[in-house]
Amino acid sequence: MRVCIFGAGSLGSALGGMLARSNQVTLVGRRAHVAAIRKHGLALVGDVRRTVNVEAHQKPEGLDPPELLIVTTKAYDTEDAVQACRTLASRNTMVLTLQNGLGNLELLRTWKGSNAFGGTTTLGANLVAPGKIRISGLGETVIGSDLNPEGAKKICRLFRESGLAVQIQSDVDAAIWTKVAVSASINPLTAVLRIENGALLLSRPISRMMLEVCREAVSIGVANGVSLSFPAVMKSVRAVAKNTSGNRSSMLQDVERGKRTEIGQINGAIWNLGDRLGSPAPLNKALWAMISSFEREATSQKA
Ligand code: KPL
Repeated sequence: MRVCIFGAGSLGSALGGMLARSNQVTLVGRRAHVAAIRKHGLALVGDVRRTVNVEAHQKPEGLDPPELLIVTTKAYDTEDAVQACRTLASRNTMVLTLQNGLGNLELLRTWKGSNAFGGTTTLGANLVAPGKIRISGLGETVIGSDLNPEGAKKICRLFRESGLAVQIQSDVDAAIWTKVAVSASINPLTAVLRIENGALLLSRPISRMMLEVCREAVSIGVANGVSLSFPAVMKSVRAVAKNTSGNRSSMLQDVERGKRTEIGQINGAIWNLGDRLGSPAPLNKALWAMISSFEREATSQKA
């Protein structure tokens, strides 16, 4: 299948590198990364070690329409991604989001209707250097089949044939909200406290706070009509913190590098929705305010 990954940073490139095993893959990403891939191929290191030949471009203009377009930009760039990909996709192109945060699938659906698919992945990937991606665990990918079961099956087959563990889930909102609740409970706390994920479990008061952040997220998801169980989601939060105990979360890394984070699409989106539904989320709002102030500080230092 012809697959294009739009927003090929660490996750998108790792997926592209894996899918290249049985598909024709094109990555659209940043200049230095694209230049390195064109020169030396895409090097996968860590749990998967191989160098793969994939096409790489900075812009989607002029590319053949893919059969599957996977969007892996940061969640605050999804609207721009939709605009940039309008001329790339054909009527039959299936579009899949595996991004973090809330609102991505809704944006893709306003464009592609039932040819837009939501999903989540726990594939661990880091950009070591331009053109070089470290894979730390292939994890599991979930593809939503709510509006288009046949399309979801095709996408699943493709992932499976490339060595990726994948599952279909008819209730994609539950999968997306579980991932968001996990990110909301882990990422900002690690970024405020400057600690690795596993350290959240070592302190009682911090573990308690993680639990209360998660409780707020779950009650807002439920108020929004999503089927979630707090004990099950909290179990996932603890499992992710434990299984990634030595990792520095993506939000902590963004804060340390003075980069924009996805706080607006994670805790920010949760408390905003809570306000609209009459279900307040003071802890999510406080974490959003703190991380947002780090972002403002970093921007003013750069100016
Ligand atoms: O996905 C993650 C991230 O670093 O963004 C974790 C911490 C595993 C879960 O939120």
